[in-house]
Amino acid sequence: MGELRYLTAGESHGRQLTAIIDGFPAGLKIDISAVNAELKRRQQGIGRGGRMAIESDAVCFTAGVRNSVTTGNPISFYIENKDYDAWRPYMDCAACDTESKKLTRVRPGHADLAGCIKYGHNDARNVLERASARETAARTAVGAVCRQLLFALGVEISSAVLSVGGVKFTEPDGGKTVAAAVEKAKADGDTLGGGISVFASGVKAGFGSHTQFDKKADYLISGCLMSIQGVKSVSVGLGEGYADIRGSKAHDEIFVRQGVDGAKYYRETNNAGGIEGGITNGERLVFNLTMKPIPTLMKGLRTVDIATGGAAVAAAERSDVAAVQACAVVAENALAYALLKLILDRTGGDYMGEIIERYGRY
Ligand code: EPS
Repeated sequence: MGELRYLTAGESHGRQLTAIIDGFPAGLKIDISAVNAELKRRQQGIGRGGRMAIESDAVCFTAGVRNSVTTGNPISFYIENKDYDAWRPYMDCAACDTESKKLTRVRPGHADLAGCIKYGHNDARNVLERASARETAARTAVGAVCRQLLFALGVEISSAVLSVGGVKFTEPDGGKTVAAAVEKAKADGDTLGGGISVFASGVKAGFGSHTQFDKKADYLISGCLMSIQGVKSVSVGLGEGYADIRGSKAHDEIFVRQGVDGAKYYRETNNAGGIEGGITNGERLVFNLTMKPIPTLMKGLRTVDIATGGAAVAAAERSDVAAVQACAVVAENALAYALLKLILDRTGGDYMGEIIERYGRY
């Protein structure tokens, strides 16, 4: 079986987001409503802007799935951009007005300027449409499909929002304190980021490898998480906390207990976040992410206008004030893809029965 991989295409205000997943095993019955439920979760959360009121993201599979069961063929799907109705005059692939929505007062923190320099554009629209976190809808759906296979192996993924704009996120107050901080930022024309952790439980030991840098489980997973729009740091387990403690407090001591099916190793701590030497060690995977504040500020930061070369105030387009909860959903599904890729790399196998049987042997 080939390596699991995927590609996405699509602009934020283009016709649709498209994805192709290649190397996905045959025989998984996909719960399409569960994929759509992930898309819905991604659209929610404190601080989301006007766009999410327009969209109701849903996947439409176009290949690789028959009667809701994967065939082993490349899977393709699209997610419609409802906002395309309004943007078609400016985004149509064949012919459109490229002047009216030109963006030249490039936003610090967004891909606008770096993208224009790299691709030789004089209009950041060509960059921002693709750099937008709208693309994460496609990635979420890809991960949501992978997650269903993981679930069949007993692997479950979850996340927690730790903080938004420096305010601790607590479920007991229903996020009220965070909501107040977001409202305040909004009133100030400002934006917020935050901290997230993602977890995977039920992952057996032995995925990833210490033998080569690019075979390490943390190399693959952290790359998939770091590539999420807005994410500026990724750490594993205790992460930066390791800097301040001694080895005697840092490492997770190993114990053994006798079970019905023989000896089982376990830890009482999990600072390593479930990975040692680039290999999963059977403990829960823990990755921590920091999302920077959204780079579109209504009050506008100081920048340059690339049309004139002069000083300017950055363009302000409709945007989110914060999207940390959405980022957590994206991170869960990005983790699902990375983890499935690691698992299939060891199990091989082309259909579900084969993969379940092989995974069961470890
Ligand atoms: C997003 C859609 C975008 C933004 C957001 C994420 O829609 P629009 O640009 O039409 O408001 O809400 O993107 C950004 C914050 C960004 O900086 O690109 C989505 O679907 O998640």
